[in-house]
Amino acid sequence: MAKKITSILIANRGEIALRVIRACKELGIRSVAIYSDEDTRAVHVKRADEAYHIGPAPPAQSYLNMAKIVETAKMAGADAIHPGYGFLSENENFPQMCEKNGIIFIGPTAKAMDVTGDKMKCKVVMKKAKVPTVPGSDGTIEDVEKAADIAHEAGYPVMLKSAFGGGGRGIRLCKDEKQLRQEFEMASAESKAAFGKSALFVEKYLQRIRHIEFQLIRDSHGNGRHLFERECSIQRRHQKLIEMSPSPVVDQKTRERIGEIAVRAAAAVDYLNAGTAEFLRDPEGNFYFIEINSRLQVEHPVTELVTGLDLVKLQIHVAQGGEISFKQEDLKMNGCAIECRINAEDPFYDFAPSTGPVPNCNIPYGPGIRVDTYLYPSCTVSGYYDSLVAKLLAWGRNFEEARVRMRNALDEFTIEGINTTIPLYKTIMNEDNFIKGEISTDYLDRFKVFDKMNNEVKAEASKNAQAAVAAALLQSEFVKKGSPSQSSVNGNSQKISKWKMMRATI
Ligand code: MV4
Repeated sequence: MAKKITSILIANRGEIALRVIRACKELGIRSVAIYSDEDTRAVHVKRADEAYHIGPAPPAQSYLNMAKIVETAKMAGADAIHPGYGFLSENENFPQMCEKNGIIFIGPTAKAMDVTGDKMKCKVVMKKAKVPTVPGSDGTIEDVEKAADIAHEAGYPVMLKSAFGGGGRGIRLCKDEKQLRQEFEMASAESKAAFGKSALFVEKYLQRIRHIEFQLIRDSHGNGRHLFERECSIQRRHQKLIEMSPSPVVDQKTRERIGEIAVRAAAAVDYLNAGTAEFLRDPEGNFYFIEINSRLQVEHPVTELVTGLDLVKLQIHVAQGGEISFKQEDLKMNGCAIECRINAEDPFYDFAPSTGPVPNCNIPYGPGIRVDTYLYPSCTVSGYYDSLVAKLLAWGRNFEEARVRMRNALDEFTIEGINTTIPLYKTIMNEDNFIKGEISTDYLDRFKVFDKMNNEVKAEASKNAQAAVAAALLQSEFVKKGSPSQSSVNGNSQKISKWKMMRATI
């Protein structure tokens, strides 16, 4: 062990800050929170051992203010910083600044971040390491004629990508050469403005794909392990909505084969700490590596539920120089886990952000249910930060048990005052194609899931209205006959809400 970590500053907010605080408490590590003006009443501030105000609400002046955060860590005597996800988590200057100040960064090295952050650089390294990548150009392309040649060879349609894009930014679909030439000029101008060079590359376009990723952990002694896959195909505009493990299309042999490739990919960039190797899978079952995410991801609890491991504790162990204590063969996948990302967005109104006070909320629990959230009754959802307010997870011995638990937990979950993505997930949990595991990155459009959601909600409202009318009629009959409020309809002599009774029969 290089240096045992005794205190951690958490350079984040919301549910992930709480997640890291919990790991600290388990390990007897002092937790140091930071917060903006907007978060004075946030739970992470209350639960941490110490909390320091670092600036105004806008992230640029608080959670992204690297110098201020490092200064706060030194002032508080924290010996490590956990970046969470988002904010500074993938900024290679952050581990660098931490190192200069004698603070352990709980995450990858600046060098590994640099390589994984440049998709083309990363792809070149992967090709050398015999990691399968999408057919296309071998490096960035400066001129449009070369791009057209490569596209011709790969066959249209092709994808034009920026080496520095992310989350769907900087990717363009080109159906033919004419479109490629147009898009190339635009993309290249954009790229030059942003990065000073035309960092573009061409790939064969893969259709009806799934997004399947492998969780990785690697220590400073060169030990790397994969913690199986997560199926993340249900997305909207490159935002993941539902993740699960195992993937319905990954069998044990494939898991071992692609897992081994993912571990090799991590070794090829001398990766350190927790990361994720992202693959695209085509309908023929081919896997293509696309990138490594150099952070702990939002959906890491899915993997925790099926492996029984605590990824944040593992991260801390590895960051202080500890060796991974298990072999690949020691890991066993147990059951199935599904995660729904509950966002403060209106799925009936093109996912418009929905923020403000939450006067009350009811958070589900029960067998196999886990909720990672910063919500509490009378909290406020800020418009300054990302829209994720809770991660609802269901574990079951198999997919069906997890799915039913998820469906029931979604019914229990109420968040007053704001709109959320919960109604969409209720629809998906009962949707035939989802149940069959028939999902791809175009799942929502392909199966008209939003139409289904709208129809279900209308049908539900109509049933409720009918039940209300029927209950009122029934009540007036009783009144006429002078009946007591005891109902004997259906042979039931118990006191029962007439509305509930009618609702059950309509
Ligand atoms: C692709 C692709 C098809 N063919 N590359 C989108 C974000 C970036 N991480 C990779 N992306 C894609 N790259 C080739 N050659 C389709 C996508 C893509 C996608 C990938 C993963 C999850 C959701 C997606 C939604 C649309 C497009």
